[in-house]
Amino acid sequence: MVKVTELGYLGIGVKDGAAWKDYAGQVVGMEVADDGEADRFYLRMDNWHHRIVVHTSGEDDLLYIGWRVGGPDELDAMEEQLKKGGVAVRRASQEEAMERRVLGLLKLTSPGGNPTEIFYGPQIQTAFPFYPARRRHAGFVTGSEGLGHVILKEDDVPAAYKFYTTMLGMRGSIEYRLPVAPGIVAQPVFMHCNDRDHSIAFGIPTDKRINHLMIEVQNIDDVGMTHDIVKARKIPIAMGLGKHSNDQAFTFYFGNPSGWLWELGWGARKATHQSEHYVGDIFGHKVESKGFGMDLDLESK
Ligand code: MBD
Ligand code: FE
Repeated sequence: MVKVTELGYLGIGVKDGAAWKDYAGQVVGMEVADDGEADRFYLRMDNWHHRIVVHTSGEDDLLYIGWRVGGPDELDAMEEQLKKGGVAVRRASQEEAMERRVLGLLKLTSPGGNPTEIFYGPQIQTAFPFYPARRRHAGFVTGSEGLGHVILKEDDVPAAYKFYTTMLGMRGSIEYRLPVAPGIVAQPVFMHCNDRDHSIAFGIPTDKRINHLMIEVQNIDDVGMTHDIVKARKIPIAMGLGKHSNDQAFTFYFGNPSGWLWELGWGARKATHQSEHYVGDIFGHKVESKGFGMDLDLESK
């Protein structure tokens, strides 16, 4: 079977492009790049052309998610695999592939309605290294682990599990059992496709397509520095600093200008490839601001 190898890129739609440039650049320390296109700009985290396309189209939500495969043969085989599995898939045109700065591209939709792309051959700018918009201690953790992880809306959890395992070749399981109301237990599922503990999770009710994007830094001081900036700007913190039980990353969650969350973390362990589940986190992760769809009790217990 063909397997995706990493979460390669995201496209998001935003109302306030100026606020997003300030947030991604000055709060988070990404590079904001402009190719002179009126309707979009790019966020860089490494020497890829981009990891995030910000379309100023107004949705304030995820527009598409890009999963990588190794090369052209894997893309052909993936198209076959999806068709055999009954998934409606379209081979994108050369123009559409170039728009994403990749060599080849399939377009499909996940069971939860998330526009999903599978690509190979991203443009890597070897002579245009990552140049953060603000001072920072070190870079982001990307490489073979992709850009980070996302929690997406997938209302039919068994259908989503089947799609990400049998169609995209990922592995995972329920990793937490969290009481959310009398008689109701949230059981989020976390899936991996490389050494990153999880590249996607679902099973938490969300209004938008996306609940959060997690990005990881190489130096813990960048978590602290960003936390100071978030506090100074009074940006809402949905969940305070803490350490997850599954990836054991030290993280916190804060609002972005579109009203969903970014999670910034450091020190994640590698995927274990064997299922485990937890009833809480190691420490911290106390809910601070409600209403971001992360009103979960992850506190240690
Ligand atoms: C995560 O990254 C996360 O977002 C949640 C809710 C639980 C464990 C790890
Ligand atoms: Fe997360």
